Amino acid sequence: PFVENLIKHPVFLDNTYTTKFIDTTPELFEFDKRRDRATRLLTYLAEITVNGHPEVIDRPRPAAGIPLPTPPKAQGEPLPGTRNLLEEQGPQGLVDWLAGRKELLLTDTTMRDAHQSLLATRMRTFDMVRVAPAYAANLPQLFSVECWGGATFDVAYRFLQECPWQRLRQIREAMPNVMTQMLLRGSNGVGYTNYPDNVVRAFVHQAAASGVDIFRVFDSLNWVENMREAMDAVLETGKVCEGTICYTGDILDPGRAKYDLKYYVKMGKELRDAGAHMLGVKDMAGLLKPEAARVLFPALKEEVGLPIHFHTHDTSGIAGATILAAADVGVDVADVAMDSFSGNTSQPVFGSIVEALRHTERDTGFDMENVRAISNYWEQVRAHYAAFETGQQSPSSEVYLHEMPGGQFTNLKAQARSLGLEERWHEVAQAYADANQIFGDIVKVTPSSKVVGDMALMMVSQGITREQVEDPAVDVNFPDSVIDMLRGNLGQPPGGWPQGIQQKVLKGEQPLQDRPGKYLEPLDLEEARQQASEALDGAEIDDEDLNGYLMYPKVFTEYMRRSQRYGPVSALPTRNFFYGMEPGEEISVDIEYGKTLEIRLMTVSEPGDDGNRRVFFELNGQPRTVHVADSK
Ligand code: 3PY
Ligand code: ZN
Repeated sequence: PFVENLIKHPVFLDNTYTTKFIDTTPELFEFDKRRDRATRLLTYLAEITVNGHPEVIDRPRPAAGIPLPTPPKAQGEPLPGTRNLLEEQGPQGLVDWLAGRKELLLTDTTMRDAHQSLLATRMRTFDMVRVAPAYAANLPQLFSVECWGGATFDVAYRFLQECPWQRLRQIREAMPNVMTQMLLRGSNGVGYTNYPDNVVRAFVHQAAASGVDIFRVFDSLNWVENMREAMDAVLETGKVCEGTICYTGDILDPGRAKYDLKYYVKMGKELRDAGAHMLGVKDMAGLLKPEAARVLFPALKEEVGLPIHFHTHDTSGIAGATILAAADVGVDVADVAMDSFSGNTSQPVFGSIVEALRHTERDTGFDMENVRAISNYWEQVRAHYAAFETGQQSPSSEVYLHEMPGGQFTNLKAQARSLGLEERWHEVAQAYADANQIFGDIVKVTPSSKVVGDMALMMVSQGITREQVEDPAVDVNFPDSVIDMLRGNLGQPPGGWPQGIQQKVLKGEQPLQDRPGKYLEPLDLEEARQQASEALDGAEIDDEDLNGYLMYPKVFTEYMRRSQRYGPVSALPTRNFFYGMEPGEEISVDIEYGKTLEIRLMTVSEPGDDGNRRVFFELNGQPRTVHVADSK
């Protein structure tokens, strides 16, 4: 098409072209109305170089000149792992195998929860896929790698300009022997609201087809009714269904009787009866204390009878002790994060759990040199995300006051900062605790945690106390998310919503008592595909795209529009993605297997009379110029 465009161009036909003609005539590159990928990438790099990336402006910068992170070498062919077992023997075979293991098995969360909890979920596919072969070859005894779902889906499209499905496929391909794991919010999918049942089902089937092996399914109010559709769909796919209890409160505290041992055992049985292959215990805030673990896990093992997968956060600083206690009382699998992505609001530290159990009955058997090499890679990666660090320097027992999920902490802090409340963080923490009590002491995990967070920010920014919120005589302008939750649109908490606050918020409107999905009409998926395509000038919408659109119509459409303009930016190294290029810098970009672009930034001109700068590149040795309006 390029040659065709060239020979038909009037200037070319006129014989008046110069050697610069190709570079100064971008329309030559508009094949099928789309410019080629290289031109689109140059457009992106030029715009970021001139105007900066909105996500990192005014944030700390990575140290100058830090190198591209180097992953450790994959040592030989990957040995068979849990994925092979699942493929050969199915989920029940896998679970039977698990029941016979002596060692504590480990899930690495670095590619999902760790960066969600430390770096506001901003880690890019580029940094994950490069190390995936080393995981496969050097850590084949991992139970699973949590690398998908939760907030990563939305953030990939919205902030990182990349396709979450492509991430999943690439990791799966590079790591064929270890199970991939995702976090699924039951009927809320990977979003913040209830979706129609057929949308949840379609999403699960697509995730399984694109590469998810274990689905950790939870509900943000621990309401099993709201998890059944998602769990049934997982069971249909032949993948592993990890039905999950979210842990809150303190089973040792007689004053928090709402969430006592009986409550958790009952929920565990409900999940087993709903078909779960494994029982997840998701301690999203890191509240389970070591002695409580010694009570909780034996009771669950005894009464539920499923293998247990324990997830916690180290916000308090003692979650490592809780994992060791859990290992001592027979938990089957625990979640940890690679050392350089562990601690604080993230998971406990991988290498130290391995060492603590060495030469004991639960010895994990990991080779520390391999663990360290991968952690060292992640350390180099983390340095590139300095803009997203929260500044949280230490663990904090304040978590027992606020009970915020680790995965929410960094986000809420960023939200508080944007409202000018950064200096008043401890007031936000107290207000979060108060908001929880206003709602009757609920499980706080996405999306219910977002509602509590919205309420807390509102209370601090407007100077409203719990007493005022609860006083029927005081007018309060509640956040939309609060109104939605008290309408019953996230489902029902144990014991229902406190009537006083529900009546005050709903002003006489009748709340839903049932499962919200029951009232949502099934969506016509083909009609949705058509709509998405029309919104994007007739672009082809494949099944993965369709499921992205169904979760986040606006976010997905905007991502696709930017993608039409900027091309495959996920292939750029992280530093160049956020900061553009320095004059004289040269990078190699693999836009597909076997197709590499060599890009060199020569120089950037001063703005011309029209306010545009010209950005001079060499692309595979050929000069190319991009014009960018300087909007700084
Ligand atoms: C999520 O849903 O994203 C979570 O991490 C909940 O803990
Ligand atoms: Zn978590």
